[in-house]
Amino acid sequence: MSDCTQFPAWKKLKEHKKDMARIQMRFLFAEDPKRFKRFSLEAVGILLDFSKNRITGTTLKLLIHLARDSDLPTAIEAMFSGERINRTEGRAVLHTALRNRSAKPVYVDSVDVMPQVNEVLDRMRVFTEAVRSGKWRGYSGKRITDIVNIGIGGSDLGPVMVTQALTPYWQAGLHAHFVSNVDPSQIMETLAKVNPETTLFIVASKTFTTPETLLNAQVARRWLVDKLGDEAAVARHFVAISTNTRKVQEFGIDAVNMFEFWDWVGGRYSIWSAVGLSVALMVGMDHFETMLTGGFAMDEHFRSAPLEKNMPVIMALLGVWHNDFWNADSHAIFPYDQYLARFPAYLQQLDMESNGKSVTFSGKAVHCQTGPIIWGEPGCNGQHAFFQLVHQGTRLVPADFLVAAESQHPVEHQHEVLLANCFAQSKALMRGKTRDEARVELIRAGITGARLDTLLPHKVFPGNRPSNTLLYRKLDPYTLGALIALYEHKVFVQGVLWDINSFDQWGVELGKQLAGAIESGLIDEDKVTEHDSSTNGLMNACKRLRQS
Ligand code: G6Q
Repeated sequence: MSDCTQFPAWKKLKEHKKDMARIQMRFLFAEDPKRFKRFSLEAVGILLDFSKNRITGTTLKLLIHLARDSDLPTAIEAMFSGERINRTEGRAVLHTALRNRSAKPVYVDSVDVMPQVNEVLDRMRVFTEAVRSGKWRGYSGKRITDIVNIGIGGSDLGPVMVTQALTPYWQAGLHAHFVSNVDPSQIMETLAKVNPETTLFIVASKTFTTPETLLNAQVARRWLVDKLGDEAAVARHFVAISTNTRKVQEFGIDAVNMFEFWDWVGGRYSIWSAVGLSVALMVGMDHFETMLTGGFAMDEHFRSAPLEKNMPVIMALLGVWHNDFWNADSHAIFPYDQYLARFPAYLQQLDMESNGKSVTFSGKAVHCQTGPIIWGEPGCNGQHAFFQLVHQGTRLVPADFLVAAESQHPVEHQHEVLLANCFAQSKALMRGKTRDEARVELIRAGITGARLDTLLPHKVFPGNRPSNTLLYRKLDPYTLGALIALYEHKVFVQGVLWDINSFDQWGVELGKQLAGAIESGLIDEDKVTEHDSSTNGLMNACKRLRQS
């Protein structure tokens, strides 16, 4: 592992960027009718068109060299084979074992983890089938109609995103709710919507020490016992997902109602584990396992495809190209797929918590930019909101467009309208509109003279703005699994190139530590003086406002 900026390929890319700065993508397309063919690839039912990036064959070659310089193939194998690559936490990184659909063993410290993985999957199947069939009943004998997942971060974003993405596969009569925020409004609003006799609470927490989750779970537990009048009701209405049996029992959930996962599964990589229980309840275990199969297929592709034909690798390298050589601060995710409305938020955690690091494995400061700011919203909505900046603003915003060829709800030609908008946006970003083109348009619209001169600069689009398009047949469980795994591996590859640990998250600790001291100062009546003046001021103003 070493400083990537010292790799020969990095230096060559720096030089090459100077040449590329003079080149417009629209000319690259005009010169080469085969550009799409050269710069697109298909894997696991997903077509990646990366032709609308500021690249030539030389760029791609140099980027592949960069991957080789960083010894990427060795790093990939180290992850899959269970080495403790999360070195700051001393853990293996094996979310891929959770979706290992082969008969091959996966070892952590010489122990094959597959029997325990499969055992939990079996338990999830028995439980979800019992709930879905009505065999599992609430305390008063009624069928479960509502599932409330209580968890935060990795124990929430995956379940929310996947449950929403797979809405067409939900069982009729079952409803899902998600409570993550410690803001009491969320749990209280949720409890107001559900019936205690027919509600199942899933408390999802890897550590089972997360205050937000435990506070919400306690509120839910008290509410349930209060409404049903018996502590014994908890056993029919609460299950836990955790790595921490002792804490689950201390909370008052019987270990028989606990679904286990392991420390080698990072929170933001845990949707493949029992953390996906809410998904499995809503869509059934068959669909959940199909999602695992899609993820596994992407793993196989990632592990075996040559670097230049490897989808996660190509996406990662393009990201590095924009991020480190073109100074793009952010990367936008535009799903032209309403079912993927929470995908940008999900990727925000996956990418920013994984690669928002500024020291290398050896503890030295990095010499390059690391993870970009991830953001986005579904199209077409974004077009009517912030796309202005993406087209004509001063910043470079590389983007991923995601779209299904086929709608889950064919209605007249409405899906074609969605597709047309998606393809038109990436085309517009790539081509832009020159001064001459804009002038011709204005003249055709009858605008001439001083008015034309005034309007002209505003009608020009610089173009040459990079994007990838990911096209798949339909957003089914298999494709969704493949998409999630694709982005997981993209993030991993970038972490390898930057020589950072993509699997820890120390940056979330400081705020947590400070919150404890602030919380106690807010509860008592006394004037606060022990913090900085801003924190004191805010805390005291809060007390004053409450009394007014
Ligand atoms: C994810 C992070 C973080 C974590 C939450 C919830 O990778 O570690 O988002 O998922 O802080 O933690 P628990 O699942 O332990 O409650």
